[in-house]
Amino acid sequence: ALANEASVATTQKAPCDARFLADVLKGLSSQPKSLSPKYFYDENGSRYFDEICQLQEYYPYKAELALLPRVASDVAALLTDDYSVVEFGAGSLQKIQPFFNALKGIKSFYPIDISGDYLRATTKKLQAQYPHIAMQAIEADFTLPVELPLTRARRLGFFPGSTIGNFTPQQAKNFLSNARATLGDGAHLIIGVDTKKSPDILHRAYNDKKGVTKRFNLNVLSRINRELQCDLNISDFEHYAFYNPVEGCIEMHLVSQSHQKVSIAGTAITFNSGETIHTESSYKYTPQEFMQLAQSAGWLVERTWLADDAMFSTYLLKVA
Ligand code: AVI
Repeated sequence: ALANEASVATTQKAPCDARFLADVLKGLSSQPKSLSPKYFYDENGSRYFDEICQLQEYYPYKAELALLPRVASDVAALLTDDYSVVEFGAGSLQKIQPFFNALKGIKSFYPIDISGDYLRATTKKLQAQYPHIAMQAIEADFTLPVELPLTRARRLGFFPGSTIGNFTPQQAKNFLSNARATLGDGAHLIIGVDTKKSPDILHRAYNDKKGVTKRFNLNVLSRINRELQCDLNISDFEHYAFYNPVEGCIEMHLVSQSHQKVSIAGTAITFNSGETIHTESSYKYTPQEFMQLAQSAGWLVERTWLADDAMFSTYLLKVA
């Protein structure tokens, strides 16, 4: 089966540009206007995100990274078979490495990400460090079904970084159900989830002093201008992020400071002064809330790890 793995093709080839255009037109024609956070991650956006992870205020990255060696050694004691690891929304591929070091049964690794060039570059580097693990980057939108290569080994999913928080709770449930189907019987999933905490800490994490999160947010407009031949006046948009305690999420917006009219592929889009584009939600879950979400999607929580001061949580899920 491993021989087949080198020649796998994904199910989601060409129409990425067409989908981007259709999604942007739909989102900017809606009331309120919105854009999917998955469009942050072109090459520039992926680099901005890596920069966010190094910020003092952005605690999730550091809290999770500090937790992972403990998670990896506990998981190594529990999962002793051969595994094929599938990372959803992989980027810099830093977080999987403690697992490669601890779990001796990892035979293959399939990182999936929408930002293909970046993913291929990071996979190549990782392959050089772990030559005994068969690796293949899969350029795909993991929010849609992804065709994985056949393997003899059981599948171990890895979804760190609280990327699940960027889905609405309903989308998160759908993702977990799809992941269960994609990973198959006997699978496990290790998932990182940000916790509910002081709104002040949350607010600072998405309003950093250096303005990197602001650049990350505004970059989606640069992408629209460049890829869809548009001329949005980017300096007229303001980054606005706040914690919504009723919904239990950070909301990130771009608020137009002027009346603007642009054309995208022949469709006129108007922004009133003060009108917002909702670009991201980042949901936070208590362990109790996450356990219920996982159960509703056919998973059982086998282990829970909490970072210091419960700043972040990691779960090992198994198929119910
Ligand atoms: C990728 N995702 C989990 C990040 C988050 O915290 O929701 C994206 C991000 N947005 C602003 N800063 C970081």
